[in-house]
Amino acid sequence: MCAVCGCGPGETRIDGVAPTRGHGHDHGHSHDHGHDHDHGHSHGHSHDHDHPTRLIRVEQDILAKNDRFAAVNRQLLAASRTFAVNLMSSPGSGKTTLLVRTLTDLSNRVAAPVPLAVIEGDQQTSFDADRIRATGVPAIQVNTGKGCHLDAQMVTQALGAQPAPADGVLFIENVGNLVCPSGFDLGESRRVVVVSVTEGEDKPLKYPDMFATADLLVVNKIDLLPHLVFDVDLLIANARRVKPGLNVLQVSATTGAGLEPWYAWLASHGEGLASHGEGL
Ligand SMILES: Nc1nc2c(ncn2[C@@H]2O[C@H](COP(=O)(O)OP(=O)(O)OP(=O)(O)O)[C@@H](O)[C@H]2O)c(=O)[nH]1
Ligand SMILES: [Mg+2]
Repeated sequence: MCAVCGCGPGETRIDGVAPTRGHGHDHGHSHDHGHDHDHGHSHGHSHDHDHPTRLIRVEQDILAKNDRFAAVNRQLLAASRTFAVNLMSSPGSGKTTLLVRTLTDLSNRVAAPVPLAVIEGDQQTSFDADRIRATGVPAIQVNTGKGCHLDAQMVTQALGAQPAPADGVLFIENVGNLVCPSGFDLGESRRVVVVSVTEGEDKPLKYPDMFATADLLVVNKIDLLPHLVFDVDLLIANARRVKPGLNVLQVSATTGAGLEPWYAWLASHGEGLASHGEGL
């Protein structure tokens, strides 16, 4: 069990297939607890569950292991000169809709096309990967089972099945969850948190870790503002209370409003991307 967030490990599926054990990147981790495998329960260890020292140690072990895989991912991404964006939000904020629109626009407008690929994280189903593939961009679906976030090892495994796009952009859509994904470094280049205008202005204050670790806040569904009581300025102020100076963009993934600055942000942060054509 993951002591960081309480979700259960061991049920990962990469495009529906359980990753094989003893994978090349798995070396050096066999010392990780013998009971830390496919069980949804921890028989024989219940006496440990409430011991705070042990919980802290398990949490440190999990995050240390994650950091090792994040370092592997960083090396893989650096070797292929890939700009990797970790997209995080509550369920339904519009991550996939924003990606579909982004991939479609980038594919259509670029003189010299930017290589693109997506890793999709969801507990179950391949719905999101299917939506991405419909744009013509390759996508791989990671199903986390009971897990409520992607971890770096899952991304390593996904990159084993679908290599990072050389000189391009890899979008990683995390599991819809405003809490746990923030705790796991995936080896990404940048972290983007998406909040839609139906979620309430208080979310940065209630879930500060997500905003504290983000490089960019995308406020989505602004087309709905005329129908809502929602104060965008207050949302932004709350986000900047958590992370002063946080970059913010306001967009509608469905109407396309505000997407030019999003594409400019991608271009300005992805080394060499600007060379792929005007406006990315
Ligand atoms: N009005 C409006 N609806 C949007 C916008 N973006 C997304 N939606 C809608 O919001 C719903 C959820 O969108 P998704 O893109 O599936 O959200 P998600 O963040 O990928 O959801 P999970 O993967 O389940 O976490 C869908 O019905 C979308 O059509 C937007 O900019 N405006
Ligand atoms: Mg989605």
